[in-house]
Amino acid sequence: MKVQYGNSHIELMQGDITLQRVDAIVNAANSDLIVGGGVDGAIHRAAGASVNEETSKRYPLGCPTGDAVASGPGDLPVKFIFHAVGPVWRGGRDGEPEQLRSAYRRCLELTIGYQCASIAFPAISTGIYGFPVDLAAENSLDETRAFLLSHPAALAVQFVLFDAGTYAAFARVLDGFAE
Ligand code: AR6
Repeated sequence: MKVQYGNSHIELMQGDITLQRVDAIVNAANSDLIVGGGVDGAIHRAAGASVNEETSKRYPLGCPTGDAVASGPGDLPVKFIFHAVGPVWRGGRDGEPEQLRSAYRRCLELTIGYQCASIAFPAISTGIYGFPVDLAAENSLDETRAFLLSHPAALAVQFVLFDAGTYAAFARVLDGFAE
C-alpha cells in the first residue's frame, strides 16, 4: 500500500527491515544504545560488530527517548542506520505518544540532514516496549505525513512491518487518512 504526500510517499509492506535496500534504515534502540532483542538484535546481527563499536564511541552518553542518532551501515546494503529511541509504554499519560512522534520526526530530520532519499522504519516501541499497535500506527503515520507535507524534499518512506497484525493496523490507519 502506497500513498503520495506532496513530493513524497509512504509505503507499507510486511517484511524484514534488514533486507531493505534504501538509503537509511531505522533501528528501534534503547537510550543506552546497548544491543538488545527484537529489530535491534536483528539489525546488529546483520550489520556486524562495527556498528555497535561506532555508536559506543560516537555516543557514549547514549540517546534520549524521542531522539535518534546516526551510524554507518556495517554490512547492511544501506548508507546509514538511524538508531531511534521510542518510549516504553507506561499507560499513555507520561507523554508516550509525543515521544513516539518525536522519534519519527528526528529520523526524518536525519534523512534530510544526511541527504537520503529513502528510509525504512519499523513499528518503533510496539514490541518489547509495549506501545499499543493501533495507537502507535496513528501517531507514527500522522507525524510522518505532517513532516512530508511540510518539507519539499522528495522522500520515499517505507514502514516495514514484521507481522500481519501490525501491517493490518498500519494499513487501517493510512486508509483512514484518505477519507
Ligand atoms: N524487521 C522489521 N521489524 C521487526 C524485525 C525485523 N527484522 N524484528 C522485529 N520487528 P522491538 P521496541 C518488529 O521489540 O518495542 C530492544 O531490546 C517487532 O515485531 O524490536 O521499540 C531494544 O534494544 C515490532 O513490531 O522494539 C530496546 O531495548 C517492532 O519491530 C527495545 O527492544 C518493534 O519491536 C525496543 O523495543
